[in-house]
Amino acid sequence: MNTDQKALQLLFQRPLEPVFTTRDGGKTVFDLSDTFYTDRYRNNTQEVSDRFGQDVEVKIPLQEPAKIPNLSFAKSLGRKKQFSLFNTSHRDIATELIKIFLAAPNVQQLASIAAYCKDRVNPVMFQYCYAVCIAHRPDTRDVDIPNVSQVFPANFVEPSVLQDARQEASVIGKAGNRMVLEIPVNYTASDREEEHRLAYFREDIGVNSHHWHWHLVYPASGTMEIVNKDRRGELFYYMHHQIIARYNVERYCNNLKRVAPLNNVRDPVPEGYFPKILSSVLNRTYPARISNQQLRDVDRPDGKVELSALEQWRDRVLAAIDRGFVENTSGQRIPLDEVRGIDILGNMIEASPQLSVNSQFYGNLHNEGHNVISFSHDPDNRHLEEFGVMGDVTTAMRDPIFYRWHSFIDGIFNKHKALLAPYNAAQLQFQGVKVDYIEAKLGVANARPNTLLTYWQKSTANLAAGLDFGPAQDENIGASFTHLQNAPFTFTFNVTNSSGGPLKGMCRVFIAPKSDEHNHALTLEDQRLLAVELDKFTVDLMPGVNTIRRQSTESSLTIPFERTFRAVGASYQPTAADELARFRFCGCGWPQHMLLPKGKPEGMVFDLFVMISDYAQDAVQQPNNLPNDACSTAFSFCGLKDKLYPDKRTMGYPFDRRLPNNTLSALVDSFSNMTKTDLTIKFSDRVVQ
Ligand code: CUO
Repeated sequence: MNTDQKALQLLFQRPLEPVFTTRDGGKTVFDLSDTFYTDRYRNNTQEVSDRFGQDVEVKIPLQEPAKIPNLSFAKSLGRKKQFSLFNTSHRDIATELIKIFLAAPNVQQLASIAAYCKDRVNPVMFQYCYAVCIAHRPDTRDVDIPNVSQVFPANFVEPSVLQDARQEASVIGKAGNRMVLEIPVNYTASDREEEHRLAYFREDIGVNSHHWHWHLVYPASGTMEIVNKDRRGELFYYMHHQIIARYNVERYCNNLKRVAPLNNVRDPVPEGYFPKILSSVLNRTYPARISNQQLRDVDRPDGKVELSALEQWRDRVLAAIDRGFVENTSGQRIPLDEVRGIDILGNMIEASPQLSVNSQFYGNLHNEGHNVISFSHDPDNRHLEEFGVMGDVTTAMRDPIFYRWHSFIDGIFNKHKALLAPYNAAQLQFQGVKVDYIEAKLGVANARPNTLLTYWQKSTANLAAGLDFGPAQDENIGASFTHLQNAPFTFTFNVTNSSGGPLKGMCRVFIAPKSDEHNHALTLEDQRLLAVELDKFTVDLMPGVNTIRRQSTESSLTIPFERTFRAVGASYQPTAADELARFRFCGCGWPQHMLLPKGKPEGMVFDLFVMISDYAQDAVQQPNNLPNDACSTAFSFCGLKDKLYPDKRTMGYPFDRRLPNNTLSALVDSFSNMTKTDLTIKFSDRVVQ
């Protein structure tokens, strides 16, 4: 790694500390002119730089900023305020800062401008804008974006662990001798709270950091070059739809019924949530929401939302769906057809102010819903409380109400999808292709086909980079936590190609629950909304019988554990070129350890479904010849960097629309290019180290 990359990397570390303190475990410091120091330290620059310049191995000089940015636009968002991507005024400020970063003429100037801004704007917003910039500038492709769980560990772990971590690290100098601190399991509620059965899903560090990373890659506002990505509105729908499907399936595994969509914002919300995690900028825990909280109009200095506005936007959106078109700002009608409709709705409902066809009329439904919910404990700021976890993409998925709100949003999208004609035979079949057999099998001797295994696993992550004002000696402060895990398995498909020549297909693998929490069989219409995508990949089919094998770890949804929890700092980076490439810009992706739902101790039976569609109809012609990023393995949820979404079919196909049969059996019997089998997922209630 060269010095420029290194400088850029270091700005991710220790987000709350002034830019002149040591980084990289005390090994490195920036060599800075007086320009960089804020007024607080301006009279002590010599003293400060002597103090932090001692005993370091490397001093990285930063250029003078060619032009000192005017940061007055950021004044209204104080350094000790919570930053929310759902808040319009915060987003506008972030957009300005991102523009400044993108405008830097080269990486040296980017480092110096970013270093100048770092101590002068809200630190959480700085980290967000800086990461967006690093993710989108062509000249920073080689700079890693550390996982948010390492930059702001407080947003992910029980606060007493951080206290212990600081203590351990200052008392025990050598990392090797330090004990690994344990993040307690089940610390947010007791079993009296039914919703707590799903805490392992909602509070999973990997799930939450995936969600943060997704919103980082697909910002709703900013410059057009950043916002206007191929099918981003559709991906907003699909990624969140899959989260809801997964959550509902996970609820069945825990004998709970499906989430009730938050259709009525006037009803009290029975689900309370007490997050207990600490906001690093405030050094205060995130506010809780008591059970049966009534949502109210929000009227605060940095934002106002009326419940009636949410209802009005909802009604306008629903009316547009019923009429089959939206109207843009000049009154033109744009049809909500089967190809573009969902993308238009995604950008309009989320909403992205730049991409919505008419943001004045259709409003800002999903984002403002997050705001109303996140301020329900203090809607008019009389108690000077900040937002709850729903106000922040790093933490929103912890709260049961996230799934209620997003089920409501998903219901709107599904209403549009349900109004489209059911898929017909021509859209589903693949002439000459017959899937004869499918199986999923664990990679151990004597494994039974189609019986998969989940269990608890205890893993360790490193909290050092985000531990502001912690000791600097070294960069290893491990914390262990327990999460769901699935035993790796292999899919085997036998496929006959009788077309006479070679064919190319797209193999689409889903699981769907067969019955609800009362053991009542689900209809195909229910199943399609609960179908969980497991994988999608292309296959070459030679004439005759083909056997295709695919590992669970190759899934197009997931990123490996090491990437979800990768540490920051040079010593953690792989040195081999291909591995290093994989390491970059690769944090977006569903965590591998959550690929499968938990199942049940006695075994829970699912339909495992596979379809091979005709690649000639799925293929996308990429307009640019950029090499495939080595990390583009999680394209199902995250797309490909700087490329078109690599599947022309609408996302979720074939389950995104109604199907011509009443049961899944009837469907697979009608089409030779599909098949299904029973798959049992057994949960073993033991912790593997
Ligand atoms: Cu991801 Cu509501 O969009 O949190």
